[in-house]
Amino acid sequence: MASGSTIMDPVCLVRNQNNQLTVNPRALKTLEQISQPVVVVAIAGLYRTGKSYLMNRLAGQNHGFRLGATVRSETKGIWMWCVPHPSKENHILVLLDTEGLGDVEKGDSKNDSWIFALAVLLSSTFIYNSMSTINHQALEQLHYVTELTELIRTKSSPSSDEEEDSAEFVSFFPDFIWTVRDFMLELELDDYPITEDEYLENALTLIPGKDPKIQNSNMPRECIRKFFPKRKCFVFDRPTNDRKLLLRVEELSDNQLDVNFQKQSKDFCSYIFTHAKPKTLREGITVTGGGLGTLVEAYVNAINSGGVPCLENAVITLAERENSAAVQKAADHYNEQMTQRLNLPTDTLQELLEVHTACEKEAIAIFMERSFKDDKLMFQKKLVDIMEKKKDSFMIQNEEASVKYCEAELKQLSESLVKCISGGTFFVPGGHSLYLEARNKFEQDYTLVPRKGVKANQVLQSYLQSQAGVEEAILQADQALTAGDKAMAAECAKKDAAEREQELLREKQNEEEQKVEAQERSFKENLAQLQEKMERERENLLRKQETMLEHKLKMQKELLTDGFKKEAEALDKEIDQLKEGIRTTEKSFNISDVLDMASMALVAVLPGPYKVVGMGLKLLSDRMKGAEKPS
Ligand SMILES: Nc1nc2c(ncn2[C@@H]2O[C@H](COP(=O)(O)OP(=O)(O)OP(=O)(O)O)[C@@H](O)[C@H]2O)c(=O)[nH]1
Ligand SMILES: [Mg+2]
Repeated sequence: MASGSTIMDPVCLVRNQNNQLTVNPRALKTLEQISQPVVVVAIAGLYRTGKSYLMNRLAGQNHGFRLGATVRSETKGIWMWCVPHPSKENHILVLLDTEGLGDVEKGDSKNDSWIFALAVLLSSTFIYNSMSTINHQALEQLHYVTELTELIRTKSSPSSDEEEDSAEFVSFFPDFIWTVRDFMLELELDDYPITEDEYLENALTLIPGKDPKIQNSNMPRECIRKFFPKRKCFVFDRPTNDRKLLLRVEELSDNQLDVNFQKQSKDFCSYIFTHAKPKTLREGITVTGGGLGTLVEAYVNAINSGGVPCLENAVITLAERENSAAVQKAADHYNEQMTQRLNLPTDTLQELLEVHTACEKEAIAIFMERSFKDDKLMFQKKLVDIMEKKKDSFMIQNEEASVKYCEAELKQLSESLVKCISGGTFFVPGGHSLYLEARNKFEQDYTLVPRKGVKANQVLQSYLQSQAGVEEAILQADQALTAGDKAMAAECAKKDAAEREQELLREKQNEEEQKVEAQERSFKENLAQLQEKMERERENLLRKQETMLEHKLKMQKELLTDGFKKEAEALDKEIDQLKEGIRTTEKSFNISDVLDMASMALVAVLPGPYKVVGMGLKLLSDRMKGAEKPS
């Protein structure tokens, strides 16, 4: 958070009034100020089941989210509490407390489904809270999870009318925790002690039979197993057995609470603090506070427009925001560092270009770290463009600084020469040779002035040109010289001037070459860092796909063990698709193709005169890739 460790009060994030969901602008403002990654823990479940109380414990406070002591449901909409993460440095823990589900006093239950879906979509750890045991009834009440695939779409244009692959959903969904409150049973199965997680897994085992009631409770079981590969369970005793105290449990100090509850809630909190991951989307795209705000807005807007919120679109919206910020941050860094490191005028153009190359490299790295899904390199191109323009402006400043400095030096050094001319010193017999001597001395002195910069010769040349008339007059007035001597001297002066012009031209050519080389370096750097990023992303994707495959195979095996042959076989297609996906990801030829596109795209942003060179650079990129292709 901007100011560090202050704990703000909980604030309503999504209002639910008159059956309409709206995002609270004040909450968005709070999120906007959070530039760190967020660990988002959301809780949902039936109304009046102690959800708000448990979330307050995660914030390390008794008061925070409001509790209600009556049967009337207390929390409305989705409330948010941002606190510094207790153990992850530079992370913010965002707690989302949601309106209780299933309140009979509420007429319309449609928003219950949306609130449940939003809690799933926004969180990185999703807690489902229920009372006493995980039984048929508790599972039936979890029908919201079975509706998720109807409420949300992963792709903006599904490839066919077939069901969307659950792997797509999983890549957006959080880890799952079931908290069971007022748990009265022994954790035992067939007289053997079991862990809480085993208790949950056992409850999620599909029950054979055609009874519609059983099939109804099998649906959420299957959905939870399908959508939430990472599951955990925590059971809690009643916080206190004193009914009166229970009604004002938020006023009790820890030592007034049941000892088991104390330990259980401590274990629960420390699990969350250690294991709840920062919110990410897909291939490890980290979501910051500001990004979370963008997501809430995108989802709620989609819900209100009557459409089906599409996860892919939300990623695109987020990408636009994050990529613009990445360009800005990288460009700012470039600008700052150039200003700091350059001492204008630089001795040579090369000196400036080397600083540029170093600053640009850092800026590209900053951009690469933050940007994602910049498939068409729109944002990278923008950054290249900004830095090109900025570099040009630094070069102009450098030239101006050099001209200013050289002219000042020249004025000082030429003072005595000017005085002699106006005093008539050289308008005597032998004056021309005296003049040449004095001019050479002046030129030498000028040469010795350090750090004149890139315009040193040009400024001198202009000065000498401006003196050509004077020199000619001195020559013509020199009575010690014959007409032949004068003609020779004039010829000599002309030759000198032409040579100096040539020298200036060479210098200019040399600088053009240096500029092109700098662009070549820039192009190479952009491509190399892009390639590195793509490799990293490819590895991430591969890891995700492999985990998914493992999850699917495990599910299939479990189904077979439980005797659900048909359901197990239904997974075959998804498994085949995943395997195919893995094979595609494994081939680095894809990267090569994208790099081809990238190099063409980058060439297109290079400024006019370098475009031709850009084409040459394309060949260079081919060479770079050539080294990458597996033999
Ligand atoms: N039996 C029992 N009561 C609890 C527990 N935790 C809190 N309470 C009490 O239950 C009542 C409701 O607590 P809340 O935390 O407001 O419950 P909630 O689920 O957030 O309620 P809604 O926001 O209305 O859905 C309060 O009187 C709490 O003191 C618990 O673990 N067991
Ligand atoms: Mg509540």
